[in-house]
Amino acid sequence: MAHRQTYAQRAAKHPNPAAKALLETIERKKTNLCVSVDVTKSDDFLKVIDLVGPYVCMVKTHVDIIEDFAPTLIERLQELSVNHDFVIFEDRKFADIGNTVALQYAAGVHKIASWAHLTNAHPVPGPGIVSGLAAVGRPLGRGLLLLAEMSTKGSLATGAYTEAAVRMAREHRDFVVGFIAQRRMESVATESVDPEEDFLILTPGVGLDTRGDGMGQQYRTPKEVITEAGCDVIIVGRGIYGKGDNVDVQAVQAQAERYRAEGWAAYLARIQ
Ligand code: BMP
Repeated sequence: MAHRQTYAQRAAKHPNPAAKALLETIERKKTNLCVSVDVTKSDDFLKVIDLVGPYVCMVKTHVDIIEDFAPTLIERLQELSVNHDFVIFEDRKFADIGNTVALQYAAGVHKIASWAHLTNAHPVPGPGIVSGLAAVGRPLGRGLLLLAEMSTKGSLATGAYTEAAVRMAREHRDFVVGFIAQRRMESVATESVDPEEDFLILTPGVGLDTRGDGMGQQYRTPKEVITEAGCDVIIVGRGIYGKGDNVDVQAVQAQAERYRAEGWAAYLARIQ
């Protein structure tokens, strides 16, 4: 199974360029930490990314929450991505018919496909959503994650829905590179498993100091997520930067290194 191998072994044979780049970055920087930068002002956004950059394999964005968005913000983000060596994941959660998501992915104010190495989609509309996004993203070497599960209390993405998400991914392995999920998916919907399949499992709902946020979010530790559940990347937001305004430089750096170290130790414990 993929999660018994090292990130480097998986990088060497992964067919998708975005997934390969992520696995290589994880190995090179010895970090499976993705920071989710959920702040609403461009200055705070760039500041947090610059601070956490050395500690992360990937930065996750919600570009539609930035209230003073301008195209130059994407240029700054791309510079930080090159200088700090991280992959960009826009957490867009597409959820419409293929034609509409293709337009949302390629066009509009944000032109996501032109800069985000990875993005994600809810499988709820059926396989047409993957075809629509693939028409735009595959020629650019992008990758897609399907939301097979969610971290929130009462999530409806369970059971037969999760199984359908896994089947959908297996039918589009050239573009779907993994899942947003809370555990590995190899044992889900097992009727057509290729032993060579390697879906990345990116997992939000990670926190060391609290178990929830009072709005449905549920947190587990890096050890629970990486060692016990076999996931590949921990996604951490507020656990690292709090509200994200009045950024305390040393506190943010210290938290980023704390989560990096916990996530990497949890991975080493898993592969030994
Ligand atoms: P935080 O660590 O501050 O709770 O942030 C989690 C981030 O992950 C948010 O950006 C949220 O949109 C995202 N997320 C999540 O929390 N649970 C999911 O199941 C899927 C997500 O994308």
